Amino acid sequence: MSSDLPVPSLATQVTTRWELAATEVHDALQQTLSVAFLGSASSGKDAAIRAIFGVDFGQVDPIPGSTEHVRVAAVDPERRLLVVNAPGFGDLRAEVQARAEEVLDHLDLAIYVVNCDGGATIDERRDLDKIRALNRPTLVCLNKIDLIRPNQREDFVRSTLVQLGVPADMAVVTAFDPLPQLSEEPIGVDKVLAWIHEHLTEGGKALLFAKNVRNKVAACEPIIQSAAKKAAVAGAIPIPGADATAVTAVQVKLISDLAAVFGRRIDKEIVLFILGEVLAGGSKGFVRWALEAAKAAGWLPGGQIVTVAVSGIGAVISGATTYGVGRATVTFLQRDGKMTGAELRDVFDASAFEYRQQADG
Ligand SMILES: Nc1nc2c(ncn2[C@@H]2O[C@H](COP(=O)(O)OP(=O)(O)OP(=O)(O)O)[C@@H](O)[C@H]2O)c(=O)[nH]1
Ligand SMILES: [Mg+2]
Repeated sequence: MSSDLPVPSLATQVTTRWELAATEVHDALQQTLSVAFLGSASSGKDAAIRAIFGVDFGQVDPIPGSTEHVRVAAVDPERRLLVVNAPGFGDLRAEVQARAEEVLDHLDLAIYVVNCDGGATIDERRDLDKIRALNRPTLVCLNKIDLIRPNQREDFVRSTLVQLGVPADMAVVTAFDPLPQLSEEPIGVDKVLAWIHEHLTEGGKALLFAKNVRNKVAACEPIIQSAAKKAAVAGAIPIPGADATAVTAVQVKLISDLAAVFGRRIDKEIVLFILGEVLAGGSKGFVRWALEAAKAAGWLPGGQIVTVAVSGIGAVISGATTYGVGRATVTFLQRDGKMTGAELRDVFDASAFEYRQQADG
């Protein structure tokens, strides 16, 4: 199949998608989301909440119906992200009333924190089985891994997962509050964020979650990764002279999502600036490489788009370009828009090539 239709300009493509993306972001952020942090005493639930949201949960006003045992509170000023902090033992619902009970009934996701130092117990196994019976995405955090000797960690993790009856893809190794002499920063938060992003699939709730994460750059990474994946299978390649409407749609949504994580509004002109700068030819960077790679794979300007796009090289170009656009946008947001086109292109090129290398390796 070849396309004889004129290629729509970038401005036209962005204008078409922009409003839709803005509406989707707005709707996503109007929802509410409930996440529970469960686990036995001192396993690190409060440390997890602090590492992820940057909130001292003990200082936040609980919502009515909370008890000392089962604390429910919002971590954001708009009160859209409700967090449950409770031991896993017993019947949580019997403990709370009113609003807090409703939150438990509408749980979107559960995080079960286990203290590695000492291994899992029978009570924890029983507890976790009960939580899994709720049929919500449940992630097990094997916490305080810093306290296990590095050469024993692998065996330790494997046997703890067997004790808990949990498959490896349901667990992440963490240290939410490591001993300062072992690590300055919490360990494993990036993996927790990636897992949550992948499992909060309903109606843009992953975006609502990401918006409330303390480390904005880390929160953006899974959003960029999944947009890159989407672009890679979109069946279009974003190179000058090709119709890349499908990929542009993914990228416009990506830029809108990233802005939302940073709590910013981005207008259409800024999207055009970012995409225009990074995707414009004339640079010696990734776009040039992509053009040549596409030509080598048989692409002619104005033709054979689909053939090349479904080939491996088309997927790499689309994925890498989208990844680069995402990283450039994050830097742009971090610097509050104080960035030249050349600086944007530098970040774009470095990130797009990095993605390509990973795709190759
Ligand atoms: N070394 C180490 N200590 C941790 C880690 N996470 C939490 N801790 C420590 O473990 C203790 C308990 O942590 P919390 O976050 O209060 O645990 P919790 O689950 O909220 O405890 P309760 O509310 O009492 O059930 C604190 O002293 C933390 O500093 C970790 O990853 N590594
Ligand atoms: Mg606590």
